[in-house]
Amino acid sequence: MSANDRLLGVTVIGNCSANDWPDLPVQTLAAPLWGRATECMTEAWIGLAPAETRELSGVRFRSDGNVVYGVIEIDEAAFSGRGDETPLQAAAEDVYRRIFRLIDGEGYPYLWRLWNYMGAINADEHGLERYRQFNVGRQQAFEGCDRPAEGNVPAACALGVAAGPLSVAFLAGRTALVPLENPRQVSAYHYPSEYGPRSPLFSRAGLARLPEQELFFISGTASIVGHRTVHPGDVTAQTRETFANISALLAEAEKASRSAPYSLRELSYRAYVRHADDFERVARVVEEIVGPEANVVYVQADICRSDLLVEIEAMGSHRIKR
Ligand code: 3EB
Repeated sequence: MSANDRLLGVTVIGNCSANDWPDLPVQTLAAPLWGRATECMTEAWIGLAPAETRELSGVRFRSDGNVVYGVIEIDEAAFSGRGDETPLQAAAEDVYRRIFRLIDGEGYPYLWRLWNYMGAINADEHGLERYRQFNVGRQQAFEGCDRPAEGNVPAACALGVAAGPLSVAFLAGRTALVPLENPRQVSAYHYPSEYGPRSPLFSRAGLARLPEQELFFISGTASIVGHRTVHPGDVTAQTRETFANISALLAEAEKASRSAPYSLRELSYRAYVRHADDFERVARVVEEIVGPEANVVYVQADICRSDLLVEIEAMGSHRIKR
């Protein structure tokens, strides 16, 4: 069994074309990378057993008996002019409905983690910011597919890139995610309506169980305390506040985990930075807090609130204690 058989899919980040992987689920994050020797990099999901590629209603996916990873990318233009829904809202609802149909049909009914990328996330269109349109469509799909819209919801991130399709990657399993919330923050699914007509739908973090291994997902995390953005205009302070939030999630994980405690140093991070001028400032704080060996991919992307300058997500994995 080669590692290639066990590949579940890849994320291609940077300015490059993704077609080195013609047969895999590929999520393209077409956004500038920072601090690397190359303009483009690939991250891979590797399963525990051989997998095969399949496709169902436009979703390409692979599963290894424990998890399914899939990617769906769609052009919103196909949804223009449907009733009073905006194209992005209708596209988001359609994507999520297709994901639910697929994971239910394949027997991996528990969504663990989603990566949502879309063009111009902060632009106003049809009288509503595009991220807020996305939230409406996402929530309609959860409700339409009889999924809880709060509490037991997946970890996620949602970012904007310059242009391109709505791109959603998902990881789902056969066991329920243990969702975690952050005591410093109002749960996103309880944000007040000043952030849009329908709330974002994700948990702050989650623990997922494989046969001998636990996965720890930290959703996109930003400089939000309660439900408000703090330190507008100050990327250094926003990065510090983001780590205060991530540290709070580590403490929550420790209560629910079946493994040894997770530490900041061992996690893998992806840092989304709005302005290229700020990369250095963000990296300085990251290295101060996580250490000089920090495993971080820095990407330029738009955060879903205009006043947020940075958002950081993370992942870890431990053996489960017997
Ligand atoms: C926040 O805390 C920042 O809509 O799926 C972070 C993670 C954010 C996920 C999503 C949004 C999402 O509200 C934004």
